[in-house]
Amino acid sequence: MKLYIGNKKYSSWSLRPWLALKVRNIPFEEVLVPFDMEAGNPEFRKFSPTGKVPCLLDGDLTVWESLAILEYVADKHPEAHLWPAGIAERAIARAVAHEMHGGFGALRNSCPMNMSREPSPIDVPAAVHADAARIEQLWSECLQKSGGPFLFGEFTNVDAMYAPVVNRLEIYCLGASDAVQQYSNAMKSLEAWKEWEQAGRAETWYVAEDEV
Ligand SMILES: N[C@@H](CCC(=O)N[C@@H](CS)C(=O)NCC(=O)O)C(=O)O
Repeated sequence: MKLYIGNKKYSSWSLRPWLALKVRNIPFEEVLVPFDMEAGNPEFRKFSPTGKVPCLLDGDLTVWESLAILEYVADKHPEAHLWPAGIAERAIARAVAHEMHGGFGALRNSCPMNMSREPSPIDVPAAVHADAARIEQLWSECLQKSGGPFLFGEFTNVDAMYAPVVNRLEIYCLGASDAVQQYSNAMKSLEAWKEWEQAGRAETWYVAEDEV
């Protein structure tokens, strides 16, 4: 399997499947194609039907969209337990994952992921605080129910979906609750997280719109 990703410093959608593959030790070839131009990178069109990353190639198969890639990896590697085992728990896990994939637009627009930004607050619209509050509520409920350290106990695709939010809440000083602290510590303790963060910090590509 070949996973095309963007800049580790900024590409929050790329982080998601990359992290799931790494945490579960599923072998794959990483191909990083950076975007450092205003309108993305025209090179993405060569491998991705949407011209966006992440994009997974497995033999003749191309899978685009981060959540579809996570689903494919879970189907292909059932031994990795990337979704909870029980049908009801799995339904909730998918709802939580889809809420991230299709929502939290205010947070995503105003507060881009940035692996080398030092934490400092910024002025944000009320909708961003509403997104952060909903995320805190979700994390708190999931952790309480599962007992942690991840949202559904062990690391699953849901955690892959929320990983970039750990960075966003931290660098824009948006969440201080116990649930956020506890969950962020678990995420940031992953060797895979450390590897991505270190590589992101070492990158020199600069994307003005992702620097707030
Ligand atoms: N819904 C897509 C979003 C992918 C996306 O927006 N990727 C960004 C990088 S994080 C991208 O490729 N941007 C380049 C562009 O828009 O030209 C997914 O879940 O994979």
